Amino acid sequence: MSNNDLRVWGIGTARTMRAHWMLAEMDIEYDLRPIGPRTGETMTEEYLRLNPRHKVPVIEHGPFVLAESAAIVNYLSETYPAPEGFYVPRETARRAALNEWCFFVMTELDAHPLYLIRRHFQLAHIYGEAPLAVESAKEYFCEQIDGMMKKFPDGMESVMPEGMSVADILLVTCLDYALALEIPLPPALLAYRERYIERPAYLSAREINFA
Ligand SMILES: N[C@@H](CCC(=O)N[C@@H](CS)C(=O)NCC(=O)O)C(=O)O
Repeated sequence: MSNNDLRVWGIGTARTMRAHWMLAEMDIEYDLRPIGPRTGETMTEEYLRLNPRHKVPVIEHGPFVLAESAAIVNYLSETYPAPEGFYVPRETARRAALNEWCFFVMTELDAHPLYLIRRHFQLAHIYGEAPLAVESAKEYFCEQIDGMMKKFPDGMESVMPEGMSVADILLVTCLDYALALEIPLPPALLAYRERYIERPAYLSAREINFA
């Protein structure tokens, strides 16, 4: 384990990128286990003991084991001191407002449409073709994005008015994922993403995650 007693399992996907990006923003050292999906590495006895659902990412913080990328970035943001300009709400209503965005991104963008398109388009050789479902998931994604943008009629600097937060890490990595799936995004959202992907922490996390 690293000096911080922290280990991250997983590289190679938008979901693993979140943990590496969050830790790069916080300048925290950690031990890396660079295992990838569909390599057999998520199916070893050692890994299945940590995550029987055989997904990456997972973190170990001392004896504490945590899966699910959104839970991981939230945990890290609350466990370590936030970097300057990074918003970690402490008040219940503001945490709820942040959670609203986190759950929106994870359920309405990531887990449903994007993952469906990934499985039945890019990974159709494994999971089978489903062209109608893929088309409908693309429409659904764009409709959800349109709805989201109505909250930001003048464009956006960050999801939360207080500044960059874990919601931006979740959203930007979803936008990366959407662009890789050739889904068009509105100009205001592309401009928002541009600002985040120029951040040194994003760039150094990309080097680790997509090495
Ligand atoms: N909801 C999970 C999804 C994680 C996930 O689906 N990971 C995929 C790669 S993107 C994976 O680990 N697949 C490997 C496997 O199923 O063995 C999260 O956000 O962490």
